[in-house]
Parts: sequence; C-alpha cells; structure tokens
Amino acid sequence: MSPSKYLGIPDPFSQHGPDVDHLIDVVHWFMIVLFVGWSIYLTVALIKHRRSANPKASYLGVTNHISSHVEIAVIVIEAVLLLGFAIPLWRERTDKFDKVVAGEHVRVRVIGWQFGWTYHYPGKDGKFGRIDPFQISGTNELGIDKNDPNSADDFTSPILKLPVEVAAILDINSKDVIHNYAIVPMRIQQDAIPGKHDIPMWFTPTKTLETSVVCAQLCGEGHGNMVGTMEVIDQASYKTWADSQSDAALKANMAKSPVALRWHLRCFSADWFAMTLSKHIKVTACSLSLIGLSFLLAQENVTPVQGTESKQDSAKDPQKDLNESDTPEEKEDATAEKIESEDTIKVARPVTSDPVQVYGWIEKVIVAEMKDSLVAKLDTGAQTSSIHAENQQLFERDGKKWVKFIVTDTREEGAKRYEMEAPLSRIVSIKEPGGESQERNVVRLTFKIGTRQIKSEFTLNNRSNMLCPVLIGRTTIKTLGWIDPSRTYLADDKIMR
Ligand SMILES: [Cu+2]
Repeated sequence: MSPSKYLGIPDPFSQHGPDVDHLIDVVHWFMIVLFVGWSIYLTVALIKHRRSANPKASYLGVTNHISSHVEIAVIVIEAVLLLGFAIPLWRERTDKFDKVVAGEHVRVRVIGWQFGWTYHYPGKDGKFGRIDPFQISGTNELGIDKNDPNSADDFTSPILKLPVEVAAILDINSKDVIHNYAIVPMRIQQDAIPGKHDIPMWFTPTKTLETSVVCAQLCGEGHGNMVGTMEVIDQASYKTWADSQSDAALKANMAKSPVALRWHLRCFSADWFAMTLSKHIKVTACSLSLIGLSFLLAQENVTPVQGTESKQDSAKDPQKDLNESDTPEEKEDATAEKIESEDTIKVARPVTSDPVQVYGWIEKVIVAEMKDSLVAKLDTGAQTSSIHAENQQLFERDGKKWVKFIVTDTREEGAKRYEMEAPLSRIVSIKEPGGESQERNVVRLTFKIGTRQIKSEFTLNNRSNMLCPVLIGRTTIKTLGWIDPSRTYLADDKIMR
C-alpha cells in the first residue's frame, strides 16, 4: 500500500516520478509509525501515571533507557531517509544533467510574468536568439533580439508542447517577480527568479497527456490565475508542430528582414555557393562575394551604421525618455534631424519590426483605479501626456513629495469625482504664448488602453476647456503603436499594421 495514492496527487507521468512517489511513501510510512507510536505512548502514560494510582509524585522518574533508544532509532531512520533516498534522488537530477544536454532533448525557455507563462522555442536551428530586456515591448514580450540571426526561426507559444519519451529541458526565468513553475504530474518544480540567467530543470515524459502547470509561489493578487496548459504529444506530431511554427516564424522574420538578418542570409548563401566549387575557385568566389556584398550594401544605402542605430533606438528604455528632464526644444531638433536623415528610406519605419497595434486619434482610457473610462486624444504633436486634475495639493509622505488631486470627466456634468494620490515625479514650467510661465506637477500614473496597461508620466493641469480630459503624448505613443488619424476607438479591435 502506498500512502501517496491517498494524498490526492495525480499519477506520475515522468521517468523519475515514481522515485519521488517512493520517497513520499517512505516519509509517510515513517510518519505513520511515529504517529501511532507516540499516540500509544501518550495513552499508556496517561493511564499508568494517573493521579489516583500514584497519589505521591515520584522524584526519580523513568529509570530505564527505552526513550533514549527510541530517539536514537528515529535519528538513524531520518539519516537513512536523507542519505539513502533524498540525496541520491537529488544527485540523479543534477549529475545526469550533462548527459541529458549531450543526448537527444527538447529545450524550451519558460518565462513567468504577472500573471501567466510564455514559452520560447529555439526553432529548427536549435539556437535561442539573444535576449535583450530593453527590447521588451507589447509585440515582443520576451525581448528577443530580432537582429540576432539565431532568433530568425525562434517562436513563442502560450502553451507548452513536448514530445513523449524525449528528455525535456526547461529553462526557467521571470520577467517581474519570483514565481515557481510547477508541473505536478511530472513531479517537478523550480523557482523562476528574475535576472540574467535561466535556471534549468529537466524530466522525461513517459506518457502523452494534457495537464495544467501552476505557479507554486504566491506572487501577487493574480497568482491564482497563473494556470497554464501543457501537452505531451507523440514525437511525430510534435515535430510537425514545431517545424511548422519555426517555418512560419522564419518566413515572417524574413519578410521584415532586419539588416543583420539580411547580412546573415547573404553570407550564408555565399558560403553554400562557395562550398560547391573546387578549393581554388572557392577562395576566389569568397573574395568576390565579399566584394559584391559590400558593393550591394553601399548601393542600397543600408549601411551597418544605420543598422546599429535602429537597434539602439529600439533598445532604448521608453521610460528613460519620460524621466529625462529634457528641454522640449532640444528634443524637437533631434527629431527633425532624424526625419531628414531618413528621407532617403522610402518606407515608414515601424516602432518595432513586429506587427504593431493601430489606434485611433481618440481612444477610451481607464486611469489608475477609476471605474469609468475617460476620452483621450492621442497627440503626436505633444511630447508628454497630460490629464485634467482639480484641487491639487502637495503633501509629504515618508519624506517624499506627493500630490493629491481629483480626476473627473470634464465632458459630463456631474460626473463622478475620483480622488487620487501619486508621488510627485517633477515640476515643469510651461510658458504659454504671450503669458507668464506656469509650474505644473508631473506624476506617474497607470492607465489602460484596450488590453494594454501602461505606466506613464502625466502633467496635471486644467483641461476643462479642451476637447478631451486626457491627452496621450508621443513619448507614450511610441511604446503603444501606430495612430490612424482618420479613425477613432480602435484600441479594442486587433488592428495591426
Ligand atoms: Cu507567479
């Protein structure tokens, strides 16, 4: 009889699963023996040493050594459990890892976030693209560097698919807080620690199944929603699925064809061509293809310098711009310069190389904890976002300056008034044409637009005579997507550029 059968845990579906269950059984048997033993001892002690049978207390107490022997036995059994079962099981996990990496396996990166899991597959080339946290955006949620040739056939999936009877190595990481990736039927779990390195865990599924994966670490209010799906399928179906996903990703990336990828592909085809020729011709062909390549690049005006420039642009932290207390004039000049230099490129440059969401020039937004939405104008002519705020009051909290203010819909008479508080980011002075300069408080607020939730700086001012109570400026827009100035309210529709 195994106690683990009565604990409500599902059957094991991994090769090492029965070993874990065996350990659970041994520990539980030991606990049962201890429980029964102690219960008998306590009952006997209560009856034997009751007050009516022993009116006079004994000052000698127990004279035999049975209790010491029992204690030694408990220590020995615990040592056997640790040294004989737990440590060998752990050793098996860690020592075998190199062999697993060397043998046939499937490797997937598992990224936890508040609140869900995303899977990053390396694609047909078996190599993961470089990860750059600064490139994380609404359309590139893992920050996969599209300029890295290894990322060309990488794909992501919202569910984990694995082939049966092939070792699976999962590299666990997190985008925000500490999570714990747990697959109970596989008898395995691992903390997901945000940071530079993925933490690997491995197992071999023995049977096909569809099951849930959970977060086993309290990680925030939505922790309970961190339930994902995992499918173990037969090897042929897995190969078909993985290959088709990889091909589709490669095709999509080729269509977008970032500079580095084009470089890579040109070098690759030149290499292949050269390999088919004889040794002497090979050298000539290589040098020729190199000369041709540089000529081609020079002609197309796609210089490597521009490639790095665009990479730096997309890698730039969008929030950094918001924090900079830059003068608006300087910013304008820089933008103008950039537009001029891009005149030679005939296509519009997207925010990222992925498809981006298109928004109307007017959208509904929900600011902070508000129950009703406010109408927002998306204005690429304005740099910073602003919001209509009444009764602004500065106060101090924990040695920091905060602002208390009231937000309300200026377009509706008697609209609900929301009292808000936020730490003061900075104060800007704004010069109205022909007027005196005015100081305005700037705070960081979270708002929802469509399915996106964004934190952005807002200038608090009186917008009662403006068209909309909220204005979204271009520092925020550039992290959102594209604007279609001929339409309104597109945020809820998935319209992609
Ligand atoms: Cu979690």
